Amino acid sequence: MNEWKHIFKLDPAKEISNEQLDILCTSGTDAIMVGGTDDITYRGVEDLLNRLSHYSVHKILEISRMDAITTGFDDYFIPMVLNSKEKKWMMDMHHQGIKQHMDYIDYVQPVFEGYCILNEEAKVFQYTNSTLPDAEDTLVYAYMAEEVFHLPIFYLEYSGIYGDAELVKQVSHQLNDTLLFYGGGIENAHQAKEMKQYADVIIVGNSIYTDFDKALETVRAVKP
Ligand code: 1GP
Repeated sequence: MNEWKHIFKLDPAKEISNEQLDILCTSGTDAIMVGGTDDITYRGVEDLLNRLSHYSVHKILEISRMDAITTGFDDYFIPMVLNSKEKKWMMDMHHQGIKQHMDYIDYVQPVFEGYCILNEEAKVFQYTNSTLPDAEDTLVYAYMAEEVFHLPIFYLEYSGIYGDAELVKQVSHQLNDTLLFYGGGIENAHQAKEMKQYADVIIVGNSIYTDFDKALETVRAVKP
């Protein structure tokens, strides 16, 4: 994971053709992450995993619902929403989830991500009842992700809009060991390059479904 630069995030509730899936899986991206907020079902996740199983690309399930956890992924990423007003999104869901899967936890070794959601309009922001941090607060969350919680990933989540590159830069300076993931509104090679200057890994999601060819260019932009 320390070598990764680029991830495509697929939403199991959205349509993607076999041809497009083939192109994404063989694009040179470092991983395909399956995740989303709305209409995530066990069936939807399982169907997508079955379609991905033909490919050697690293497959990650980003868990958003306990009842949609499907076996067979290479990694399981679990968001801990640092800027939620509700403790359940930072602690309680995880406590319950680990309790239910305690027998497998050593085998699966889930990866916990410190999420900081910065787009008030994003579904995930509203769903997790988050509060919008200013730049100073965001830097404190980054500090806490690394120094208090020792999380391997700090994820700046702008889901749906292109974020503030200056803030991403400042956060990158705050972090030493924790990896910085950036996701939100990357639609073309230029934006991918700009955010990759500061983030260890960029995540491209929605533009796969809105302008596939441009989304594909983001791989080459950061992995020439
Ligand atoms: C969403 O961070 C990812 O969880 C990617 O964001 O869908 O805006 O590309 P976009």
